Amino acid sequence: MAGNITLTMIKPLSVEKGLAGPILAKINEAGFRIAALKMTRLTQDQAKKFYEVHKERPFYKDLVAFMTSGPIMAAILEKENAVEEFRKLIGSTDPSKAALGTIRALYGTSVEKNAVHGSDSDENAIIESDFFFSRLERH
Ligand code: FUP
Repeated sequence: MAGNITLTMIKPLSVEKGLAGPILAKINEAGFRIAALKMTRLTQDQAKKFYEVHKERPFYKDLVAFMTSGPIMAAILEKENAVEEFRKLIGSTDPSKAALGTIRALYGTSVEKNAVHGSDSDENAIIESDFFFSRLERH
């Protein structure tokens, strides 16, 4: 059975450009409930850990540098079949290939600076939610 949560990060460039509001509005309009939300700045160690699966990839170092370059907003989003539904809302990893009207097509600037993160599986949604939020921070 599909899970009902996913984890998103509004990435540093989006926060810097003042796009957190418009992105949260899109998320709201698409019928997700925000179960947890925080603004924080990832440390090097946290960013390295979050993207550990990519540690052998050529883009890893730049990705960690970008993700620690300024504050992000992390949120747990609730909806039936949340992971798949949210990935539809954000579009492909590369904003230039993302479907029209998706968050990455609207607000992303490159593969690396692609506006938002979305979990890629129910298992990772749980791991990533636990990475950012304690029980007391979920509502
Ligand atoms: P996604 O699940 O769509 O976020 O995409 P991936 O898990 O493949 O990639 C995670 C992050 O790595 C992306 F958001 C940006 C970065 N990345 C690059 O910088 N270059 C690449 O070629 C692929 C991914």
